[in-house]
Amino acid sequence: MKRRNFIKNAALTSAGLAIGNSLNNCADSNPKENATISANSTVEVKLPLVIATWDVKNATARAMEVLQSGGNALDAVEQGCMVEEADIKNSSVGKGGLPDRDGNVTLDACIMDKHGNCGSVVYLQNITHAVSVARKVMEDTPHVMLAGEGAKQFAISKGFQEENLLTESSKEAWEEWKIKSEYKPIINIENHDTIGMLAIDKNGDISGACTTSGLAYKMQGRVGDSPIIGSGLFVDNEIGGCVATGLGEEVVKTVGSFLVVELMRQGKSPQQACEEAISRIVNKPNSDYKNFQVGYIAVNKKGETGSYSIHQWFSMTKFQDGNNEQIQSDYYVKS
Ligand code: SD4
Repeated sequence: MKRRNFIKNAALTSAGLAIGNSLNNCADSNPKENATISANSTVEVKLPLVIATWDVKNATARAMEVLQSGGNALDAVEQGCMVEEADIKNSSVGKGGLPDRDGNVTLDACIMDKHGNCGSVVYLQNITHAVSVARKVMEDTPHVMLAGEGAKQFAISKGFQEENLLTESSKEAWEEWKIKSEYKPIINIENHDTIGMLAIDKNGDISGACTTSGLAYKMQGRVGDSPIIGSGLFVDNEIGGCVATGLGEEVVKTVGSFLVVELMRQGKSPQQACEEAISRIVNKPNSDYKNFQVGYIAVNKKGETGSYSIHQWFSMTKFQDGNNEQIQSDYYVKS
């Protein structure tokens, strides 16, 4: 079912607990019941809900399991992202991620909660669950971001195990790449790339997370948008949240996720806000957008969602009201 139809149908068929316009009311309700936010007089959206970049149904399923068993949105996005970090078949995240051009697997991740607290790790090596280290940075340090060796030593001090993240198949792919050593960003390198996830729990609170091994064969030391609060991820619990995927340099230049949230604050829907943020990139003078991909997904406080990308084949996974589905994103380059 198309997203817009789903929201419309939800308004017609919703059997959940209608809470009204006030999210404070929502927070006061019995959190064990499935909640329905009445976004306006005609749209009702069932909570909890989870969205994530690309086709990551196992990850959204895990996040929903956390939410349904009473966990909050922060636990949900962390646990959801961990599924992809541990999946060695996903060569863009965590263990099994493709290395930089010197053969180092380096991870970037961040997380943001309903209070606007955030934590991030950049250039983290030999620790699979970068998102969980980012959460520890947020909760157990006075800082927002730790990098490289310091991030790794911090993780070890918190009980994370060191391991080799370069799998045989990623190593083989790198050896193959080295023959030509040609660096260029690849559009939609695969259909489950960097994972960015946003969740709204039964209380109507929003959190988000983002985790990646970054661009394959990047220069040693390169860090992308994914661990940069405001670029790869931004959450404002009063407004909504956004996460980005694709060529991080272009996302950073427009502070993409913050931009999307600010556009929603000004009254745009998540879909309109994602489209406007993409248009900022493609409409720059001399933009090379035909040769790279950027995609955004967003959710607002009402539980409305949107996604948009420069090129075709970006998708969002959405789990809501028992449906865990991949939704193809609309896109800018139509010919
Ligand atoms: C980065 N944005 O490091 C990440 C990579 C990515 O789809 O999302 N790839 O630039």
